Amino acid sequence: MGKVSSLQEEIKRIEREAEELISSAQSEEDLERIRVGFLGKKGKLTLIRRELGNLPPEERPLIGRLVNEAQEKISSALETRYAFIKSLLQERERIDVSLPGIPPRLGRKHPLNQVIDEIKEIFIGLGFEVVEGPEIETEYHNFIALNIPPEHPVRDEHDSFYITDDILLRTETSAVQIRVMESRQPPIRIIAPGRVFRRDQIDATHSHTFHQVEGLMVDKGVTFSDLKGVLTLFCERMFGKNVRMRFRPDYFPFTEPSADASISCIICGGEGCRVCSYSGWLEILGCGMVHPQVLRNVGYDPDEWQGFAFGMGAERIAMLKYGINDIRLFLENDLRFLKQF
Ligand code: 2NL
Repeated sequence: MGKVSSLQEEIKRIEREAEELISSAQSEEDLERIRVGFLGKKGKLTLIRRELGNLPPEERPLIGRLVNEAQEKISSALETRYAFIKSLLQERERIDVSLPGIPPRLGRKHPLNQVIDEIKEIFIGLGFEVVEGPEIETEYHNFIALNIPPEHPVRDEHDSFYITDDILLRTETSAVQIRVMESRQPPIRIIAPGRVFRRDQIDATHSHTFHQVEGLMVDKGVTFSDLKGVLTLFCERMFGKNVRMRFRPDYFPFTEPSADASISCIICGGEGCRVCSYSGWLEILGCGMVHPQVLRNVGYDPDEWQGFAFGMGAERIAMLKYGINDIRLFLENDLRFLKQF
């Protein structure tokens, strides 16, 4: 009887030990280790079951039943704990839709397009219409109509990208304005922004590809005063109310008279600094009264219609406005540069 009661106690002890271990198990692996330790081939409960054969026959049923009960209790405790651990894992994996999302990286407008859009807005506010045209032009629209004959220096092969003898990449956006004048009667108030191409040697201020904004107004009785008034308003809106303007005589084949327009230096206010080469002035555009021959070329009578025109390099304006010192930055798409605007 002594052997039976000590076996009974041993089974109870194994049961309690298993239950304690199971209740503190943290993973499926813990549970599997416990199962093997108690119910596996060499498990503690299995060893007791092996002892059954050594017991007197009358004692076997009681101990056998106790071993079976212990096995069931341990199995069901393992299952319960397994279900619990599994539910904890699922809880951890669940997506919380109320958490803030990962914000996408937003792009922004290229600094050059910011400047071109700003120029457009100012002229739209003055009643001008924005027009665009082809980047590949005929020799006629790019040169002849603008009073630039074949022998003129700007026609030099080294200044232009020719596709055939009379087709080339446009060297200014004037051709767009010629096309508008050919197709409409005055009054005309347009600006023509766009990409232009020159066979220039590349350096900090020269690029083979850059952008221009040209403007044109044709009506009855347009004078040089209108030109000065419109361009002064433009510069005040673009660079600030306090800029002063200076017009100096210049030469273009398509305007007469012609002028170059400068503003007082926006860095030093006219005192003289590195940016304005100590002159106090920044040249920002070329302009003039449309040459009578250009008006005749598009079928307008210069005795009836007069006009003014101007052209500016968008990169130059952006460089002055933002203090950029190398024109090549506009074409490189370097995010370290672009992110600053
Ligand atoms: C400059 C100077 C200029 C024009 C462009 C023009 C266009 C027509 C008729 C007459 Cl259709 N003129 N354009 C006039 C004067 C100057 O550009 O320095 N551009 C970067």
